[in-house]
Amino acid sequence: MNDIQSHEARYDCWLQHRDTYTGSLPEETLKKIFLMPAEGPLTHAAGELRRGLEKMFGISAKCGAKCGAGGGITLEIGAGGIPPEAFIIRAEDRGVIITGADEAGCLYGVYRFLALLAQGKICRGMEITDAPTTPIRALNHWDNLDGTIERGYAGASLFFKDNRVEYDPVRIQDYARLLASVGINRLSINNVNVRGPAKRLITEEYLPELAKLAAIFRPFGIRLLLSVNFSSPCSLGACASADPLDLAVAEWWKRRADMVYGAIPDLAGFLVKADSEGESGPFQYGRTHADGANMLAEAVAPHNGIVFWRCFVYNSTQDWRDTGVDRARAAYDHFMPLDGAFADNVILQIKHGPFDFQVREPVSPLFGALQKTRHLMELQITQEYTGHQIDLCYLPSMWEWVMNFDTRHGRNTAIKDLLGRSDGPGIGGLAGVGNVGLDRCWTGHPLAQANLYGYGRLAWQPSLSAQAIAEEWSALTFTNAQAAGTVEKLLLDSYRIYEKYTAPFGVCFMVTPGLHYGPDVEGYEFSRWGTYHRADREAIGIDRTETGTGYTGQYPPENAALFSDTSACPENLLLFFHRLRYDFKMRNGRTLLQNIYDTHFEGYDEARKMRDLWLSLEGRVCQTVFEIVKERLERQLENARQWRDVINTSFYRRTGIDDAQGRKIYR
Ligand code: GCV
Repeated sequence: MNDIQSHEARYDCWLQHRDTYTGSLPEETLKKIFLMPAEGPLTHAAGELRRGLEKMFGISAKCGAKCGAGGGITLEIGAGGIPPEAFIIRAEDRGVIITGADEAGCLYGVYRFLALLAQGKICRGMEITDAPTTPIRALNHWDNLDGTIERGYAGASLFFKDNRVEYDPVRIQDYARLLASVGINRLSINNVNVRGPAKRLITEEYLPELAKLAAIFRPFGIRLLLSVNFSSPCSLGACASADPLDLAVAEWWKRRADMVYGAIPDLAGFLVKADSEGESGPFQYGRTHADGANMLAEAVAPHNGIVFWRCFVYNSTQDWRDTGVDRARAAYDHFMPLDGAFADNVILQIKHGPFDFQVREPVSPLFGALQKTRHLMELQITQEYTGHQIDLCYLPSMWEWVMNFDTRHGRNTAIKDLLGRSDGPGIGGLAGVGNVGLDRCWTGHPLAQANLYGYGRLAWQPSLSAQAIAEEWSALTFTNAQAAGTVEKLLLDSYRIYEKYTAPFGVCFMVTPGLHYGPDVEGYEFSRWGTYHRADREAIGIDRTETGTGYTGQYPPENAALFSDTSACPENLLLFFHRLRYDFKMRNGRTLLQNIYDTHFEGYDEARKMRDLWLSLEGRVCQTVFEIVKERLERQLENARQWRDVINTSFYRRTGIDDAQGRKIYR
């Protein structure tokens, strides 16, 4: 059986049309939608249900008030005892009831019902109750006002063009639907590097347009956030400084917040990148990050606003000669001493690892350690270091590993257990850096849609496995069962393969500087970015234990001991934590060098197998999608070849040691 979807249908992502309705509920049940109450808060959810039934299954349903006990689908609000945004779906003999704790809960219930229906998982007698684990499930765009996207690999911005807010309202509504269908409820639309005209987004020049955008997202339960520049009081011409302890500055921000909230009353808040990679911040004035964040927090507090304050603060003008500074330490060193010093409406936003979204990094030691400060975890969905949406790299595999990381700050303190916990070390949510642009399939690589979907599903339920998400997404996206099964396998293999042919064993930053695609072993070695591996003829890596930079000491004793011991440290992080000789014996009995060779030969071979597996789907997926993915897998293979040969040759040249299996290494 052919998958008859056209490429255009990729536009619908996981809300795909299916040719036939094959569910076990009688089609008649799906033709009537009842609302309780009949008017008001549920009309949007009902409209989405009607639209979904029509678009996905070709079923035309009518909405109306309920009379008698007739079948159909009833939408209602207000089951007691379920938390905000939660829902219950019950399929009874007389019909289906979707009960939301509130308006958003009902909407989420509708989307889940449609997804389950599409997977043939709705049957009579079933009852599902579900609630998001975390209250904040944010997506951050890094879109610039000129229409470009920092680290964007899927076309231009959905929101901006030529320094104007410019968008297709239908497309924005479709985007809102996609995001809401996986539970995303906060959205920042402009880059955290707030430069040039973006600084004026918080002025009358742009606010009316932003208010219109906010209105499109609102019915989907999505509240906008704005990235702001810390030095705005100066750059917008009002103050001589941006010193957070200067009363005139604080007053300026209060008035500015009043103006912004006048236009967008439910704005979720401001997102701030300060003292980072050239952005201004409190350090410029000799103040702390608590001083800076709290001053802004006071300005937005009357409007119930939140300040999302990023912890990506490090010295980006480092001297590579100076071995005394370790960038990995930076976030903890800056923010841990401030635990408890932040206002209640400040949420620290912490990248999941101590560096910068590398293919493999340990989880930041701030998680589990912060006890008195609200915080959330930032993940990167856009594939900056993970293949630019050319290479297939299914990120939920990485995130599952992050979610399962045990911080060992007491019992039940794995990241997935901390997410949504409201006491001390609880993590209040996730923020994902988005991977979407104007590309017709949204994500450039059609299979990269799985990363957006997976992010939303994990933000909702952090204990979901990468496998469960891949299965769900593939089944929803590819209606041909064989295609879905093959795609699921491709997804699940892809991160491991990508890791194999790129920087070895957690060493980080062997990428082309600036671009971050393709290998460059020495590219960041003598730079100012604190990104060194210090490989020489005998050894590679940085000692981050107590005998080195002391980074391991930022973890509680059990984890510090685990990471410090080369025989216990997870092997995929060995070169993150240790400086090792090339003849270091790894657990398989082979040397580190031989393992570097092996993983790179294998990575390439496995990338070729992935390409071949995709080729086996010709005729089972629509030809256009087939060709696009094929072309990307070919480019991936070339990238893997380049990585393999550059890495292997570079280590061969350093060591003069041949591959034990005599495979080709270029001299
Ligand atoms: C938005 C990395 C990226 C930058 C990004 C920065 C950040 O350094 O390369 O493009 O800037 O992270 O997260 O602020």
